[in-house]
Formats: sequence, structure tokens, C-alpha cells
Amino acid sequence: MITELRTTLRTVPLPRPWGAGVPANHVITVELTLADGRTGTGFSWTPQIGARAVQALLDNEIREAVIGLEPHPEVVWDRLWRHLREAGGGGLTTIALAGVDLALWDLRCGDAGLVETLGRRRDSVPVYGSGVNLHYSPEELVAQAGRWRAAGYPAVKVKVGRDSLREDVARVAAVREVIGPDTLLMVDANQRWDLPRARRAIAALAEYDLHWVEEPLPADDVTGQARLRAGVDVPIAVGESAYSVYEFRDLLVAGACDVLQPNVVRVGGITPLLRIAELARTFDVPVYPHLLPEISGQLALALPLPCMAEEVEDASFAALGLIAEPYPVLVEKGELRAGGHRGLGLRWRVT
Ligand code: SMN
Ligand code: MG
Repeated sequence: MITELRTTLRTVPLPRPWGAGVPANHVITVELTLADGRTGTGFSWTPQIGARAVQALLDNEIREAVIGLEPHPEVVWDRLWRHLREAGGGGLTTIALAGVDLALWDLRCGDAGLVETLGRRRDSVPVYGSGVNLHYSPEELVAQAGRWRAAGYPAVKVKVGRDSLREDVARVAAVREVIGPDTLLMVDANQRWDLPRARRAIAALAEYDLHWVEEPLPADDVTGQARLRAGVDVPIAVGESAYSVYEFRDLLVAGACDVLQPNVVRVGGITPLLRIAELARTFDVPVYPHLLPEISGQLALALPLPCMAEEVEDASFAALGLIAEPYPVLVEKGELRAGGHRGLGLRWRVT
């Protein structure tokens, strides 16, 4: 039985800020204690909005609702989601819920690691180099692409969606030049286009052989994404801004995506992410877990369909100094493997 829930908010500066408004990341660790004394630790995360609101939800509503429950991830998840619904079926509520769900999975693993607990399907996965770099100068962007190339990433992802499409084209061309023809190249518009603009941009960028275009349209515009996808050859990736299994179902049923990218925290933890992955499997759509390589990388080793993990430059929990060695995942030459830890393997530093 769960007897206690405690949270700690950690705010850490990003060595490479994600734009003027995003100088830091916020992590709320969640420790659950069971009646027999065992503890499990999970986390919630927000780069920009709502860290204190998430912590307040956890310390008040969620703590009260979870104490006394048996520590079963699926059962607790359904119960808490229903409990929090009045405040929204997705968003801050699910971000907060993720902290509890991850702590419950940490406990469920017992002495095994997360990958073995979920069921290992592969020994390693490719990692793509990623950057939140729309605000970078052309020189900074090219330098970043050079670092990715030197590090041996098999794929890289850059931001597009500047006011001028010509600038986007010039930036993508410059990155393609640095990484060469054999490295996969993805672009991420972070919802900055509308349908006509997305069509124009994708046509203009076609010659750079894009592996996917990510979030071309506002994330809620499922119909627009389906229309766009029906008219272009380049694969469409979405999902980092979807929060409930119903939203993922609607994206799949509408034919709006070739790749789904649920963020394990935003959807509410490992429990809903696995449900989304099973749903996506019935549409032959692979799930590429968004960001958070220390958890996403472990999930990627166990998910039904092959995928890649994402490493934003200098922004992993290890790079931010949030966790201590040994780290749960190791990335070498663009290939990720999990360590020999138990549970999630996250050793949170006391800050
Ligand atoms: C992204 C989203 C949120 C934080 C950092 C980066 C980006 C990505 O959209 O997909 O990497
Ligand atoms: Mg993205």
C-alpha cells in the first residue's frame, strides 16, 4: 500500500537556452513510499510552463488520492486520471500524473531494470542529434551540425518555421551540406505553419531528402494534418503535443501521421505510453518517444516497432547535472544502450 508521496522541484539552467523564453528546465521528482518501506522515484518535467502548478497538484490533490492505494501502475493511473479530470484530461494533470506513474514503474521493476521489466526487444537503438535552434545564427547552426557529424549521429533534426521560407531553405541546405547525403535529416516546425504554408515549405525543402517533417501545423488540427499528409510524399511526425490516448487514436484514425512521438511525461507516464504504442502498432505507425533520452531510450529498447531516441544537445538529465553516474543509458557513436541498473536507474542528485 502507498503510504507517502513527496516532491522536490529542481530548476536547472540550459547550457544552450532553447530561445529567449526558455533558459532552464524544471524537474519535479516524486518519491512514493510503501507500507513495507520500499520507495520508488519518478519525475515530472516542464521546460517552460507550469512547474509550480504541477508540484501543487502532486502535493495536494494527487498525494491525498494516492495514499492508501495498492501500487499497481495501470490501476492507479486510471483512478488518478478520473480523479483529476475536472482540471483537464491532458496537460498539467497528466504531466503531474507521470511523476506518480514513473515512481510506480520504478517500484514494479524490483531488482530488474526497466527494459527487462517491459520486455527487451533490441540491444541498442540509433539516436538522433537534435537542437532547439530556430534562434541560432546560420554560423551557429552549421557549427552544431558539425558537432553532430563528428559525434557520429546517424540522423539529425533541426528547427524550421522562420518568418522567411528562404531562410529555412538556406539553413536546411547548409545543414545537409555539413552532414552529407547519408545522415538522415528531419525538420521540426513546432506548429508554426498553416496548411498552404506547410505545403509550400515542404515543396521547397523536398530536394534535401527529409526523413520526416515534424509538427507542421497546430497540433490540434488533426484534419489539416491528414490533408497535408495525403498531398505530400515526406513522412509527417506528430504527437509531442498530444496528451491523451484519445488524441492519439484520432490522429491514427484520421491518417494524420507516419510517426508518433508521445512524450512520456506529457501523456502521463509509461502506462499510457505503452497503451499508445499498442494502438499505433495496429496502424503500423512506429512510436519514437519524445526527448528525455534517459527514459525514452529505455522505452525504445522495448517498444514493439523499431524507432530512434532523441538527444537534444547538452540537455539530457546527465548533461544538465541532474543525475549522478552510473547513468541509465549510454550513447556512443549515435547508438544508445541501457546500463545494468535496477528500476528506472535515475540517481537524482541532491541540489
Ligand atoms: C522540442 C520540444 C520541447 C522541448 C525541446 C525540444 C522539440 C523536439 O519539438 O521535438 O525536439
Ligand atoms: Mg518537436
